[in-house]
Amino acid sequence: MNKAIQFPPNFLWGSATSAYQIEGSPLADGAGPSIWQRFCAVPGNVRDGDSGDVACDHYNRYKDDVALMARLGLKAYRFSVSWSRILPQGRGRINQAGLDFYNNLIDELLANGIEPMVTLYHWDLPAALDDRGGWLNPDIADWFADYARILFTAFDGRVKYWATLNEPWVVTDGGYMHGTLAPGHRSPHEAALASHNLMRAHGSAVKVYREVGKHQIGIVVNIEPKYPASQSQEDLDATRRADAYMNRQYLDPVFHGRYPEEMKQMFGDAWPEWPAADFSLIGQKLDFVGINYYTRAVVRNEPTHWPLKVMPVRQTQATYTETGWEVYPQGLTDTLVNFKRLYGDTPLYVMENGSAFYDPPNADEGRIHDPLRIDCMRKNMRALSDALEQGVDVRGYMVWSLLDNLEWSLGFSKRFGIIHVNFETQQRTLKDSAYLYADIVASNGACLNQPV
Ligand code: GBH
Repeated sequence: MNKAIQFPPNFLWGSATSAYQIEGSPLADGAGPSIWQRFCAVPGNVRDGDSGDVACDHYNRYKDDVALMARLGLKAYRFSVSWSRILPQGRGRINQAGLDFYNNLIDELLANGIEPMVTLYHWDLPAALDDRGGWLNPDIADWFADYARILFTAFDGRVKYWATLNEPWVVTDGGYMHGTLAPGHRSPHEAALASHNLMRAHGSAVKVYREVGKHQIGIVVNIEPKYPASQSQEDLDATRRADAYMNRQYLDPVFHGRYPEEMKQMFGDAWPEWPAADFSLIGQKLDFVGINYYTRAVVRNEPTHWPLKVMPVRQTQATYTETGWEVYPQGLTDTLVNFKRLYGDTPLYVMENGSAFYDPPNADEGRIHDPLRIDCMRKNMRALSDALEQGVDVRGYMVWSLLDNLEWSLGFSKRFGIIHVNFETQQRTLKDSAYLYADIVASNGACLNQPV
């Protein structure tokens, strides 16, 4: 029998979104274009030709969306700032109207008793900076630090939680290694450079925060625990490589002052010797780490797949979501427990966790039934509670996502929201999962102990 679920008092319950995925109006009020606006404009890049031109129209409807969060009793809201709203050219001239949008959003959240958690970079690089090489240009660490300073100065009086980057792995693997995300490059050499510059930019922003900020700063990484397909030495080694590439590549430099040795083994000449001084910048102490967890991977050795030489193995007995990801709640527990084992006792926040399912279209009844998402949510909560039980210092949980939104190159075809969005009318409808989540928040998890 499992122990009863009861999360600690003051556990920070909230929801998460990102700028380009929900805001729309990408060029409003003097904003500059981002690489995502550019990427979406190229036919074939995004499913059905979708883009963030309108998305959830959150730029105009933010007050209504905050009211929905308040109605659900959410205590926190994790959102990202669009760099090119603040700095249309990525650097130099500040666009006050862009700052005003986030200023108003923050005020609205605070007026409703909701804690803002701000991510500086969730993938929408100013196009003007991409024209100068983007994440491949070493100067980007300074550009990012200057941008960060503007936000810290404007908002640190009201924002207590800051994250530098969202998922550097996705930025490099999707953007520079496999070309599935903006800016759409395919080069291991570039991926290595982009990764390192992302981490230097992260470190530069933390350094600025220690000068001007008074609250908490961290980084948000996606973790996908890797499990071997067999106990053969080949598969065990392959599992180690996959884990190094996706997970440890971004946490080892922060906590251990170096990259995993597997990086050089896999990338060879594409992985240079980095200047030693960079690691003291990257390795500055953080106040927390944000973890995004969606799924796991079971891995086997596959010598033809350069550079990782690994292959994911599909599980015949498992359930998969609409994005093709295995439902594996135990992976959330393992991720959090492994973090503590590998990196120690830094406070953790689950900054994203959720699932895409097809929701039966019954919004006209005023409610959407999403039993599959609910089932996942219940299991993920149990998994989270298990990690706390095992002594991991998890302080909060942000469900991905508040709203159905632009799922990057999959367009609007995949719905992660606990609130349904009709993208023609912009009508919002609470899903059953939103009601369940409201109960979880209100009871601090105790409602999960009732028989279903
Ligand atoms: C997050 O990234 C993003 O931060 C967010 O913007 C996005 O909307 C959300 O997740 C949902 O996608 O195909 O089985 O090999 C997710 C990171 C990395 C999770 C790749 C799934 C692939 C699993 N993802 N991973 S699989």
